Order: sequence, then C-alpha cells, then structure tokens
Amino acid sequence: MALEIKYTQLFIDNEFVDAKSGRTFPTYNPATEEVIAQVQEAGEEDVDLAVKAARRAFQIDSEWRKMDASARGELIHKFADLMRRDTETLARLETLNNGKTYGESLGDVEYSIKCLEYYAGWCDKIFGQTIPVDGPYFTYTRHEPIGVCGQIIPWNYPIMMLAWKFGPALACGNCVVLKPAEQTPLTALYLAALIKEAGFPPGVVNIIPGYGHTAGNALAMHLDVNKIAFTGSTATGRKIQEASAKSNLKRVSLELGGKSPFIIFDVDDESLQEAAEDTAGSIFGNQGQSCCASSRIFVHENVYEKFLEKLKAIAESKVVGDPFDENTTNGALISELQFNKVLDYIKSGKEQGARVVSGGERLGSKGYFVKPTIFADCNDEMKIAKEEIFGPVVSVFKFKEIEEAVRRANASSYGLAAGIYGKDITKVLKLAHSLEAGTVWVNCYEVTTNQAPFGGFKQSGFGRELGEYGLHEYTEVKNVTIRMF
Ligand code: TXE
Repeated sequence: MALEIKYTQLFIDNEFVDAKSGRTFPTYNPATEEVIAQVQEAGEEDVDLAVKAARRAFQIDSEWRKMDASARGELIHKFADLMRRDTETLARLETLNNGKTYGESLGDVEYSIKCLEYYAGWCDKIFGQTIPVDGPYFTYTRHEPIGVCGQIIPWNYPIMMLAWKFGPALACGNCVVLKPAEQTPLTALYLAALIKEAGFPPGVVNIIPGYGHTAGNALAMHLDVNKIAFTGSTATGRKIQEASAKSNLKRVSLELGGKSPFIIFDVDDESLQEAAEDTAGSIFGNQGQSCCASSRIFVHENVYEKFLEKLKAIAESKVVGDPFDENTTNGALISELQFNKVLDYIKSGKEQGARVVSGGERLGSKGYFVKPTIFADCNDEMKIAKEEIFGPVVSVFKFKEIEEAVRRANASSYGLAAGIYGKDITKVLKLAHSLEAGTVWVNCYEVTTNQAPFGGFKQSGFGRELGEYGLHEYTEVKNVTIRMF
C-alpha cells in the first residue's frame, strides 16, 4: 500500500500551519533520488511564533507548569504508546525519507519508544537536596526546568534523535521547539500529530522544519530561548556556541562528530571474528552515518591480515540496495552531497596509497548507494584517517605496542567513543582509562543504551545525553535559603 504523506506543515501551538513566507522545500527519497513531498519552510518569523507559543506554555501558572510530575510522565508514556501503535508507518516513513533499511528503521522506532518510556519514569524522581548550611538557615535545592529549549537534530537517526531530545527535556518540564534536519522532516512531523493526540497542552512541543542557516540560526540566536541542544557537525556546533555568546548566553549542549578508534589485540580466532562483526555492524550499519562509528581500526600486527580477511568476507556478504527489500542489509546514503563527499574520501584514500580490500565505489547508477569499503595499510596522516567520512568506509591500521595504540588512537580532535577487543583484563582496563573518549566499549561496540550516558570529550562536544546524566542538561539548580526564627 502506498504511504500517504499526511503532514508537511509546521507544527506550532498544537496546530499544523503554513510558513508565513509561503515558502516550501522539497524532501527526497535517497534510494530513488525522487522528490517525496514539498514541506513548509520555517523562517525567522515562524521560529519566533514557535518560541512565543513555547513561552506561553511555560508560564508559571500554565497547565503544563501546574501539572503533576507523575501526570507529565503519563503523557510521555501515552506518546510512546501511540508510537508503538504506529510503528510500521513511522518505520516506512523513516526509510522512505532517510534511505536506511526498513529493518533498521523498525529498530530505531523501538529504541526511541524505550528511550521515551525510560524518561517518562524519571518525571517524579527529579529532586534536589536539603543542605546543612552554617547558621540558623534551612537550605534546599530545586531542579527546575530551564524553560524554552531549542533542539536542532541531524538526519542520520531522525526519530531516535528526536526521542533523545524530547525524553529528558519533557521529563524535566521544559517546552521545546525542535528543528529537524532539512533532509528528513517527515517523521518528526508525523510525531507532531502524535504529540497532539497524546494530549500535550498547546505550545509544549513545536516542530519547525527548515534550513540550518535560516531557521536553525534564528533559533540559536533567539533572545527568548533558554537552551539549545544540538546534534550535528563540529563546524555547525561551533556556530551554535557562537550564537549563544552573541545573543543571550543560552545554555548549550553539543553532540558532534567523531573518528572513533577500535583497538583489537592479538586475540584468538573466535574473538577476532566477533571483533570483525562488531566493526562491520558499526561502520557499515546505517551506511556508516553514525557519529560513534568505528572508523579507525587498530589491529595488532600478529592478527592484522587475518582480521582483514574476516572483515572483507562480512563486507562482501552485504546486500546493498532497495531499503524496503527484506534481503537488503545496506540502504542508501542520505543525499547527493553526502554521497559525493564519501566518494571523494574514497578517491583520496586511493590517491594517498591506502589498499582497497573491498568496495571502493558506488553501486549502480541511481540512488545514493556506496559499497562497504575497507582500506588497509593506512597511515595516520591520510585524510581518510583523520577526517570524519560519515559513510561505509573503514580505515584499518597495524600496531605493535599498546602505548603506541593509545597514542595514535588519542591523536584526534574528536573524542566521542572508542572500542577495545582483548582478554587481558589489566591491559584492557588500563587502556579503557587512557582513551580520550566519552564512551569506551570493551569486547563489544556501539552498545548504546538508554540508561547510560553518551557524549563527547574534546571537539566531539559537551554535555551528556541519555541516562540520569541526560537530565542534568535540562534543569537549572535553584538554592532556596530560609531564615529559621
Ligand atoms: O551537518 P550540520 P550536515 C557530520 C557528518 C556530515 C557532516 C555534515 O560528518 O558529513 O556533519 O552534515 C542544522 N545554525 N554530522 O551538513 O550542518 C541543520 O539544519 C543552526 C555528524 O547535515 O551540522 C541540521 O538540522 N543550525 C552528526 C543540523 O544542524 C544549523 C550528524 C545538522 O546539520 C546551522 C550529522 C546553523 N548555522 C552530520 N547549520 C552526528 N554528530 O551524528 C546547519 N544547521
């Protein structure tokens, strides 16, 4: 059955409305390069209306502010239940607009529902302290919502990034204005309809599709936005931070790019196979368009060639193509721009002397498909070794000593995630503590859970998402001190 595109307007104050300018922009199916729909394009005026709606909803005596924390939790649960009801529609829409396989989209929807449920449970468990201060005073703290939160998300996990942003923000009692990526507005707008159906008061959630340099920038510069949560490139993250400094010092949390190392020791055959599978799962899954993708693999020299053989066998077993076909394991990259960027990196890897073990080219002539690509004999100075490619392209390096592996793994401006495969617990722990990364996975990779924090060291950003730590990004701590007569 054809998928009906029901929602293409801005969602402000619980209503779907046209952009004030009347402008629209096309959104594409990356697997066919065809236009799916025209979507209303938010501009500065629309951003302002959304922020005003959010501000009204955040007034101290508003329905949202007066709502019991437990009732807030029930609303988030209701939203998650509606997502569960509409799982298939959401997954189909995600695949249509993003190009990832339908199976991946189903997984994303399920994981997003669980994220929202996790945060729904937190609503009535967010509390401060009573503090034994000096003098005849009684002091306590309150963890209050920050206010109107702008949220700017990317296109690689459109539903999941929305859930990561909405979950903690709403649990803490904030109001939100979310700008989805211009490449993938459709699932966010469908979710807007579910927000309304769940019964959130008007203005608590607003969703404004549009471009980064216009709508995104207007949100980041807005004087009445209290916080911006951003996921995207390091270059744009810098602009968000700058906009905060130039406007009202709004709080900022940034989840940016990565060039994550995965260090594989001289392990037995079975472990090496597992390490190869984990590598492939991360760098080829979602077409490598994942900020924590295992893009730099450091393999001990004793098992280097064996590892490459195993990874090659996995890469060549992948079925790239129509993301709706159930036999497909790898879908399309998001856009022509991203596709060309990835192909340029592949070209540069070849030119700089890396050995192509597998892939190294596009697939077919229509749709943004790239074959899973493995480069061996890489050195640390190559462009493919240093820059985030954000595609199904992995660089494999050889190492001898553990100290050397740590030094080379840490020689990056990024610090989002890292992995280790090894059986010597002392060595592994020492390494885990030496790596400059917000997450270190040991004998596994990309095990991102709703309960544990995720975020970056260095230029991979700051602030944490998920888990209890994720809540800290969405509250202000207020100290109340009372003189006791
Ligand atoms: O990212 P942008 P792009 C990396 C990845 C990719 C590269 C470029 O390497 O190849 O970034 O992707 C909004 N003010 N990541 O150009 O620009 C934009 O509309 C406010 C890693 O798509 O960062 C979108 O909603 N907002 C990453 C969001 O920022 C602005 C995920 C992300 O877009 C803006 C995506 C501005 N001036 C890309 N300019 C990850 N960490 O997972 C753009 N935006």
